[in-house]
Amino acid sequence: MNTSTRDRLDAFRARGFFVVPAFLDAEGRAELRRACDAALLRTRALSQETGHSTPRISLFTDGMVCFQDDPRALELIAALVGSPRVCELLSGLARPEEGDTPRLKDAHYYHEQTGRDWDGDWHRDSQLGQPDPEIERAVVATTTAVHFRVALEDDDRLEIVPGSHARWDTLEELRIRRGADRATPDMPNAVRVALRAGDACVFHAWSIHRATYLREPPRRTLDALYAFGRPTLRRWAPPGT
Ligand SMILES: O=C(O)CCC(=O)C(=O)O
Repeated sequence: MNTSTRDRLDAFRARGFFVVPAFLDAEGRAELRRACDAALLRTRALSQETGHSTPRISLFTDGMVCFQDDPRALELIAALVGSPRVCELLSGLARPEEGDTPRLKDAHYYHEQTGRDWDGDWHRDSQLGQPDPEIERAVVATTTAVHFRVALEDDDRLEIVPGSHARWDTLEELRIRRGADRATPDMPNAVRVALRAGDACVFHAWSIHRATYLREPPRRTLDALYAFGRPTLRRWAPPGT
């Protein structure tokens, strides 16, 4: 294992994320941006909301619509998110019992807003569609899901609570992310993940995180979500019970 791989794994275990500077060069970035922009432009033309006031468009689940004019753009994006280069970054991140094969769930393109600025809610992805916090707690304790993203413009919108992927919430965190003030700027210990155009970032989807959404500057970040093992939908119980 080379030093950069070890550093990445150590950072992921301790903080739940790492950044790979200059993952794409200017040419690779321009090519990918053309492909993703084609989807965004088409989506914006077809909708007043998606691609305008949403954080992101979905590239695979809406792919038939947004790549209708440009199927090669979809091929380029699919080739990147399934590439050995990306899979290598994901290797070693899952729990041993989950295996080392990532399952691609979807790819999204995060974009600037066209109407108004707004603040996103603090969350763990594990809570989405999961009303029972104790079932969610079991999912967090037993499974791994990760985002791989590459910024095609400078992007400092994402904030993460380092280390939160590896533990359950404090009372304050739980109050914020499942309470009435989910978009507060006052999440304890949160840090901002600043990417330069071309940088990649991998972060644990169960980390406590959020982003804020602005009209300026342009935001163009490709993000793919991967899961490893399958969740066991049992309520969490303290070890030994
Ligand atoms: O970068 C962002 O806009 C936040 C992403 C996010 O919250 C998510 O994908 O769950």
